[in-house]
Amino acid sequence: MPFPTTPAAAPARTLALFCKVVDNYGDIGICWRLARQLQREHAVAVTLWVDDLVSFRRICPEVGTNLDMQQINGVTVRHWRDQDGVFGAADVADIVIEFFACDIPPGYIRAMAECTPRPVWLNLEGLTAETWVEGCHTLSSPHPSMSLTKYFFFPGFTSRTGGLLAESGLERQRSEFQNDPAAMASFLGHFGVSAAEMASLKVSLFCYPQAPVAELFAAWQRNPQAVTCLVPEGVASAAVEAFLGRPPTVGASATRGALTVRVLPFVPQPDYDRLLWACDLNFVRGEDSFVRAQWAARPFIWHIYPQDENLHHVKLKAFLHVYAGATAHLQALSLGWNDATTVDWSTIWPAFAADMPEIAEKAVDWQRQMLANGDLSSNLLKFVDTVK
Ligand code: TRH
Repeated sequence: MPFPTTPAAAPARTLALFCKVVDNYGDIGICWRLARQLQREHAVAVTLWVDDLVSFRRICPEVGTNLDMQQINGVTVRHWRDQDGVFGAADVADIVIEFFACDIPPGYIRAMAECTPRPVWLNLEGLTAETWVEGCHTLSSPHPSMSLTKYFFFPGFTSRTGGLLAESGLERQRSEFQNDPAAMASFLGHFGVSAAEMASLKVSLFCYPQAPVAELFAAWQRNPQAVTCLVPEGVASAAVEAFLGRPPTVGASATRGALTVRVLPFVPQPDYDRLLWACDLNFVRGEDSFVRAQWAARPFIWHIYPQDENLHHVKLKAFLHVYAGATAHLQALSLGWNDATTVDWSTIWPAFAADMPEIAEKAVDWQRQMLANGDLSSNLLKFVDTVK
């Protein structure tokens, strides 16, 4: 009788993710998170093409900035130097993703057209709560001259979008950490946060340079309860320096009135999650930290990436319209923070602070609601299977 044969393991699906770091590290923040999750949770062999390794290194210290190719956490990282590469069909992945409509090298596209079958080609779009997204999610666009089709894939806040990036087990890790005061104290202790500061209202601050930080600091100084503001080096530098009265380098801190400001290092991505989980209120920005604040299930204020003709105000209002925790005061403070309206910081801050317990409860409901939409990586692979 012949020995039963072990079925050969199916070869891993391959995926190429092209990321152009347009401005800062937000784009690579999202792409790096997506790449790791596809590799770790779905056994996809991911190649991440990145044009700016220096920015990448800020959120992932393992990155070697002079290397053309490197393996990090199971992901192949390629330095995307220019548009001139020469590629053949064998170089093309089964799934090709361009992040945020970046132009992938023409040679790579020509090689895609030579493949049989063709790869599934996706443009992963930016996150917005605007309702038109549901009508555009997964729409196809044929290439004008080659036999290739590109599909638009939108992250979003409803079941008719691609959902949000969320690793499996994230919710459990977050809740274990938040239910472990010693772990939180030890984590913040590494940044010099004292026991008294641990007992204060802890706020993390991440924003673009335009945010009215000085006004907020002034309101916090008059807060009835002590406030500790943890700000990564390089963020809101002018206002932080003015408050500290010295350059805002890592470890610098000062207390004025009820407010202590403390400068933190820019931490690797997993530690940034812990920072959000450990704080009572998070100011976040862009896309990735904005989503991570939602998974932290704590009140947060979003500083949206500024766009021409104040398009970002439309997007901000669309989010405030759907967000479960958007009390009237959270809306007013958010609009003021994003310069969409004028607010009196000395009155809006205490009004918002009084809403925080209610917002915190709703933040937990919101998180459940978002998780019910499925996570973006799984939704993306499910969609790829429908195309093939
Ligand atoms: O960098 P961002 O401003 O993001 C982006 C880009 O500007 C992009 O061009 C724009 O299109 C998009 O916003 C809308 O902010 P974001 O998205 O929050 O990304 C920051 C990343 O940095 C995120 O992955 C979290 C991470 N981070 C750390 O890893 N450690 C830290 O200490 C901090 C403060 C952030």
